[in-house]
Amino acid sequence: MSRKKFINAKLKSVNELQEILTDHGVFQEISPRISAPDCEIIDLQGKLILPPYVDPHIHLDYVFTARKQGAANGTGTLFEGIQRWSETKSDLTVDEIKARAIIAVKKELAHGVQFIRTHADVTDPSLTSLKAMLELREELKDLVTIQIVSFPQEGMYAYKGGQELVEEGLKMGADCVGGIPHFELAREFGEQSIHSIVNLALKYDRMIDVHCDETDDVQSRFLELLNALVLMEGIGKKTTASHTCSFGSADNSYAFKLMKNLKKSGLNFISCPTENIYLQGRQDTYPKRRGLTRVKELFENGINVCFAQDSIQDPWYPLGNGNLMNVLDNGIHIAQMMSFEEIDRCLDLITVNGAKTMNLTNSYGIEAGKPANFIVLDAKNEFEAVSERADVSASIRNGEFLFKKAPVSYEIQNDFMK
Ligand code: 17E
Ligand code: FE2
Repeated sequence: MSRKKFINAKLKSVNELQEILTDHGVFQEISPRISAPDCEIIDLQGKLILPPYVDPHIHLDYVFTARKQGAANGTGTLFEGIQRWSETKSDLTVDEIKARAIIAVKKELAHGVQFIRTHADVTDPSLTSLKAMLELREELKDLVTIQIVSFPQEGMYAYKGGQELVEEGLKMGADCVGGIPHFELAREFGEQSIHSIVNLALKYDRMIDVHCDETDDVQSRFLELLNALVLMEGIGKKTTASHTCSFGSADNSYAFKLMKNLKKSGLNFISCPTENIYLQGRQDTYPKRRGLTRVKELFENGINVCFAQDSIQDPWYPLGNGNLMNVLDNGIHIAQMMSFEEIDRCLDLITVNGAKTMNLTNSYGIEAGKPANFIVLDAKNEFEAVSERADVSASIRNGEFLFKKAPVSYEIQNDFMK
């Protein structure tokens, strides 16, 4: 039936339980009492309803390559990850990449994700990763919204012809321009890459998502230049700085000035807490840095910041399963965001803030007129969701269930457990 009424829905920061009417895959009305005859009724039993989880930063072309011959990353550093990937990527095919990526997408969907931004490594003259991602974006679009970044993993300049390949990726249909300035061979080349990224974004009218300052080196300050250029061009809201680890090591007086300008541009931030706590701080003995950007301070300053998965079993990170609740749990611990108010608000980091980063605002959110996409958490409210790391018990896309889990049943054997 195309018309459905979901009853007893607990919406974020709304005390009274709501009813949600959907028709032909679109939210019609959300209010405490809806009279709508002739529709299927689904009882959500007071569970917390959220817009779907968003994973705004993952490398779907890398997933499940960690165990490949020669891919082992002995130092656990970003730079060895890039080296191992470079040495083992030559035998990839479109079909093989797609087969791995589909397993990862299924995992993400099963955890309540419906919006993904993936990087596709374009430092490969045949652009195999990008071709695979373009096919997936189209083939899976009814189940999951995918954006693609034309990303030069081995450098725009450090890799010969890298810049041209990034541009070719945009011509072929990538949604965003990527870059990796901290990996270029000299600071000047990193700066040049930032200029080039902004120019390409303007030329092709695309968003920007840069792997920016993914290092503990406090001298790595490409964020400052990226922010200045997009501020002057007025495209800050379409721009994302991913990782920005060195900003977490920067001197406070520097950070104070930069924070003000970040606020002006509207730049978005993505932090990948599980990967960066693992990859960074590797040259430190003790004390050892956490490697995360200033998530708490960005959040407090009203700058848009979100969390992402980044890796699933690749040369950079051996774990990862697409469960954004796990990423959030790690992230709020590492970023020390656990006042009761922060706990109540932190679900934004894996939902609306990610959607804002991806510029999804017209198609995302539980509001009349928008596509009826939402998830049901196995929790009564935000606090319980975070403290119990609640499972996603159902995911609804365009008004239809992607999945619905039966409640877990226990056989209680012991009086104390009753
Ligand atoms: N590539 C990169 O440059 N940084 C990362 N964290 C991953 C891939 C996973
Ligand atoms: Fe990344």
